Amino acid sequence: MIRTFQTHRVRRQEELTDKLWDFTPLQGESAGKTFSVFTPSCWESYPGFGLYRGRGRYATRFEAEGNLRIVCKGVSHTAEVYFDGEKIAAHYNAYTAFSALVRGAAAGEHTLEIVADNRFSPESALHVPNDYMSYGGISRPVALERVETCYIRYVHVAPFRRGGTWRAAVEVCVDNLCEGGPVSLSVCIAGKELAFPESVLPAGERRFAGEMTFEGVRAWSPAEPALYTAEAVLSRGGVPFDDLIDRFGFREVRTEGKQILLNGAPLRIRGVCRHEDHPQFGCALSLSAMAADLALLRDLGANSVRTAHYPNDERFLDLCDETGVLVWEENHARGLSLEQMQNPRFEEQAEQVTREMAQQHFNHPSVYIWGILNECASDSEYGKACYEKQFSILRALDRTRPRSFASCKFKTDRCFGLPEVVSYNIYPQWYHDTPAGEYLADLYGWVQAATEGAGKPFLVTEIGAGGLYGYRSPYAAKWSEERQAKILEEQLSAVLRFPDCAGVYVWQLCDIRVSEEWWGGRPRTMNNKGIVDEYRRPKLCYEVGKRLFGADRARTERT
Ligand code: ADA
Repeated sequence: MIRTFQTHRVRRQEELTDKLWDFTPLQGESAGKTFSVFTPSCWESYPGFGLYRGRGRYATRFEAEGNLRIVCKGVSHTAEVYFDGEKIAAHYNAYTAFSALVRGAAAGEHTLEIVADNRFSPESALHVPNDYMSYGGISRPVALERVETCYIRYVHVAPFRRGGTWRAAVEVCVDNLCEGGPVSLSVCIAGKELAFPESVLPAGERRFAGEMTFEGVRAWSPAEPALYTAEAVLSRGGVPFDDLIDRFGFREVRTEGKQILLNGAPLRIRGVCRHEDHPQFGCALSLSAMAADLALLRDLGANSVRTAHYPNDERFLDLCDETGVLVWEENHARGLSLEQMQNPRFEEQAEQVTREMAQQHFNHPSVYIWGILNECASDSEYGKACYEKQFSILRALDRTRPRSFASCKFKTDRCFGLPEVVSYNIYPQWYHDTPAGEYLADLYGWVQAATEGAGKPFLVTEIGAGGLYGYRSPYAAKWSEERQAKILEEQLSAVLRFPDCAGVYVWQLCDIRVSEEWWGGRPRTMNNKGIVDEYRRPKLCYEVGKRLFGADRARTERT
């Protein structure tokens, strides 16, 4: 399934994944042999490929003719796409979608090949050996669309309230392959029509913008996640020939003093960080596995998820929109050092994923904040220039959401003047011994006294500790479930009690695989700080989180 709702009534779209493709590894012992694998998937799920780093060619065949648009929602991590042997696209980074166009394909059977590459090299600045796994394969759906010479690329709806009335800025982007006869565009948003005058479009990209007022619509909120559709239709002579349906919610996010406000009311974030990871399926989780993760998160009493450390599968965001779970979505980067940020490919690759994330996920009401560059070199002037540039890219694409980054630079961070929200990853009692309350007070005091982050909303974006599922210890030894529960109890109580903190994200939902090339020191080559293990079996600390989140909810909703 490509999305959780219908995105076209006019344009013909079919999913090419959700079935078996031919898979041919191009390196290693099995190089050149062909296997049948189900897509979307990661090749690590298949016997013999658990540790495969290399290139792999996927192939499928289908009947089609005319102008074809191949949409890949995610290929991990570098992709080349071939149509009948001819290269039609290349894309870097596993976590955003891209598309390729084939003009005037002859009627008959065609071959689509996607070569995925999950190797690390100097060419890859974001997928580097790291504290999570860079898998290989067609990890998200692929769709085939039949388009005319003119088609809708996106419709963006940015709701805002003026004088108690909901309004929305609307932008529709149309791709026009060649100048043709006059076409007309209309958009139906929450049942209301906005029509643009008929015009002859020059070849290239064309944007249409407008503003609309809405009466009697329901606001989107975690308690009542009301969703509406925006349906853009292109017609010629009154006959529709292309369309795109997207979904959005009427909600407004802004910061005021130390608060993040959703529809004017302060948000209290009780969140969990989540990697897209499963021992059997790698980063290619099925929709039902995603929904199960969300159910777990809600059972815990969390109201928010942080998509550490990359843009997530759109279908996960669809589910968050539907269930009212708030999302901190972040671009792709984790812990890049100054040297890694100075990789000549870094700027272009990081900026591309930032643009793709903001453009592709613009309409999701659940995404209340954009994060960038988790734990990168925000303590250096070079790093600061990168943060500044990426924040300005986000601002140019989206004026409606606050921005932040999760810092681990403690009292050396130089970037808090840039975003609207100050955020820190802290691990008291795990990576250092200072008690959580004392540590937080000291850090917060420094931000107020010595940085341009003073007076801004403050979030703790990671706390946590390692615990091996099933390792029980009467004296709460390091790595035991008891120790993890004890540390989480102390950290979480201290953060939730801290008056100036707008919320917290626990690191992390489930244990995850880390890349072996990164650091063999993690037991099981996994990051074991999950509050459930990789199979989603709760550890002792799950009950701690549930109790403390529950108490916090009762306390903050009363006040
Ligand atoms: C960091 C980082 C996470 C993870 C975590 C840990 O703060 O953002 O990706 O590596 O630490 O487990 O140490």
